[in-house]
Amino acid sequence: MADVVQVVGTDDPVRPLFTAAGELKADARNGLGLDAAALRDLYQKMILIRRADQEALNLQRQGELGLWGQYLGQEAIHVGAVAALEANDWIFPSYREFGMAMCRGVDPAEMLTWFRGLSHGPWDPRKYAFAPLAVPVATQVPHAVGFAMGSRLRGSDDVVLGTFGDGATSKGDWHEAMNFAGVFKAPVILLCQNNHWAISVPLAKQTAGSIAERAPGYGFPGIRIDGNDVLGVFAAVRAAAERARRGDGPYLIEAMTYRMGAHTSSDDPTRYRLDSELQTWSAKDPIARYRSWLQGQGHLDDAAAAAIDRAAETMAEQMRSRLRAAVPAPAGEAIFDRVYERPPGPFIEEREEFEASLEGT
Ligand SMILES: Cc1ncc(C[n+]2csc(CCOP(=O)(O)OP(=O)(O)O)c2C)c(N)n1
Repeated sequence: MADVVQVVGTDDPVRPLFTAAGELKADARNGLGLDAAALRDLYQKMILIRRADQEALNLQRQGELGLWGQYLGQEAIHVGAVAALEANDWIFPSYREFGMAMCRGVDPAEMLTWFRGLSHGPWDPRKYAFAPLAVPVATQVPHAVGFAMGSRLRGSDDVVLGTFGDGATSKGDWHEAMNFAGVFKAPVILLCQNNHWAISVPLAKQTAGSIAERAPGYGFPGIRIDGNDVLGVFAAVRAAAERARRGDGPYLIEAMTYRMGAHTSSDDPTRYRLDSELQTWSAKDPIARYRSWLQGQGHLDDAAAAAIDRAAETMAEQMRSRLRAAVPAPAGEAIFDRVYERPPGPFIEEREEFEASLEGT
């Protein structure tokens, strides 16, 4: 792992928590202020979101979902980042952040209605401070920065987390967002989930140098951390959020991880990557690592771990049965809903034309 980036003259509360290799220092780990129940809760959340991910893949393979994009291996980032934020801090996700959505309280069965073609937006973004999924790569990053600028203009102390993959940093939108974030000191945490692959394109074929090191060029700090350590992610996001909340502006966190599954259920990674790479990263599995740390600390015994596994099974069964019992597909004209607050004339005409075309069908 490359050295952590230093920005001379910029107050940086994140960097002192980490070694040069991006590992959370032992004293920082012990000083997080999380009691045994809170530490176990992070574990439970990782187990639940992994189980939901597996169940969604099973459902897709059984023809119950159109598509699924696994986040297998990235659970420490999903759980650690959400736990470090306040409930009012908005999150702007890409398409792979269902684990984060679950951590925000979104019902996994409802969430999957989107992948089943039953809904256009499976949750109310305002209720969860969780923006809709952004499938066009990197488009959520300017949204996150703009929303954070708006938060500042409103005089709110809410901060925003925008998250994206390594591939997204090759897009112009990302650079424009970084520039705006720096110039306007937006209270935003830019969280890169560097999972080493953008579909079949490896990191080395799309990014020369380090992503974290780009932040100083935009006038704010960046750090590369171990993204498979849930407490490291928690510590970095919390410190960056506190900094943004007190008005000191954006922070870029590059969390190193690995996409252990396929890009989506339509992809076959054995066509383009070596099994040995997967084996190397499997040994750094974020859940196994955290479980053994918790056990070593005496915070998780076998009975507690088994109870969490049972809770995950129950959740998966309910997710499956509730999804399959979900409402029928909405009417075709629902596609016109939620586009405009005040629809313009031509849009209304288009809707009417569409409705007329359905008559007698
Ligand atoms: C603008 C745009 N171009 C291309 C695509 C097709 N596409 C979907 S995901 C993806 C790769 C993104 O990789 P990364 O940002 O690293 O995120 P990851 O999928 O690894 O989480 C591409 C090229 C798209 N969705 N949007």
